[in-house]
Amino acid sequence: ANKVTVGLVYGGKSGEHEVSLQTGFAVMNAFDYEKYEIVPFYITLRGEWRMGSVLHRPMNSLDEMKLESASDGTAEAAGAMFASLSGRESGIDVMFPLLHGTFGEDGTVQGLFEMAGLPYVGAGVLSSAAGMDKDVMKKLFAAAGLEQGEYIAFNERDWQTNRHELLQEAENRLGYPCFVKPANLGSSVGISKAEDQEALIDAVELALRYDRKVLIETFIDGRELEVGVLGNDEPQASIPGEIVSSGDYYDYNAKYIDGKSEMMIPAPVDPDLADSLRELAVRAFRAVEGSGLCRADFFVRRSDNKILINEVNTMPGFTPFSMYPLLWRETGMSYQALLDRLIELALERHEARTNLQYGR
Ligand code: G1L
Repeated sequence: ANKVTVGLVYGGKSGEHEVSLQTGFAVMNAFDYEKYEIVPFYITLRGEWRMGSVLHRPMNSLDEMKLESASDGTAEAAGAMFASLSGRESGIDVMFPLLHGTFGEDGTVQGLFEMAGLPYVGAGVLSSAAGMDKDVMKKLFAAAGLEQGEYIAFNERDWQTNRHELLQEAENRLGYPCFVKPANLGSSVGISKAEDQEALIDAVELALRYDRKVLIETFIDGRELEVGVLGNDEPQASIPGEIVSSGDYYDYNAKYIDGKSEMMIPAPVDPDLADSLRELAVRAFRAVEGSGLCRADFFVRRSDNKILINEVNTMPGFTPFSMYPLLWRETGMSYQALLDRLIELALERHEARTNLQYGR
């Protein structure tokens, strides 16, 4: 009865629905049921919420995770989450969102939990939102004095009225090849590499189909190194890992679309570089006002070995075989211990914020 009740939220209206289900299943299987009980919240592809009954052991299959509809699942789930606002017992101690993209990673679901007064695992509203907007994230990195690749950002309207100036600036400041990305997407849709002006124009038009704001980034020929960060006010960094693509390292498709890349954990780097990466990862976490966790991704440029921050991901891949959990395993923390720690951090953050005075 003195177990911690975790509301596990998975599924969602995004392309990552299946990834989320699989991750939810892995998380559900890793919990220590002596300490926790789980209330599953399944969000269907259409965005309907379905809450299941409390679990004292994991489900048996991925299929079982796709909860059947109650008469009004969304109202039932919302009622449970917002119970305490009407003086009822919600029975949930902490929410654990496993959702990608719009709704889930961009701060909206975190805002829902805030309004319901529920503690939740991972980044808060501000850093989730900042982490989803590559332009805002880069501005925060710049303000924190973190070095990064050159880029330009502009919106649909700028493109319509100033296309020639923008193309000039891209060519003068960034050169070819360059990468074009929608500002707001967690995954790789709408991203392309451009080798000349014609391709650049096509790439911008493609990216503008996915977001009203677009980034053009200079191409960086570098090693890709990643560090896990865990904590709230005193964040800790894991050892670094490296992403190595098996084929042509210039080939974006090979790496991100066909998934032809490998993780090297730990990354084969000398101790000084590892230390610098870990320190910069903590600075990047702080730059976006992180809480709970993030994965910080870097380039180490081949020409001069300079470390450039690429991005932080507040909702990194999170199966036991994903980079972030593997980095912590190699640093000495098991998947199960990682879950314990993340829940502890969620409760600590909530406690610290609850003690704040609102209004006067
Ligand atoms: F809650 C955490 F721990 F912060 C968290 C939440 C979500 C960590 C990692 C993730 N990752 C994902 O949800 C996903 C990448 C599996 C999207 Cl489906």
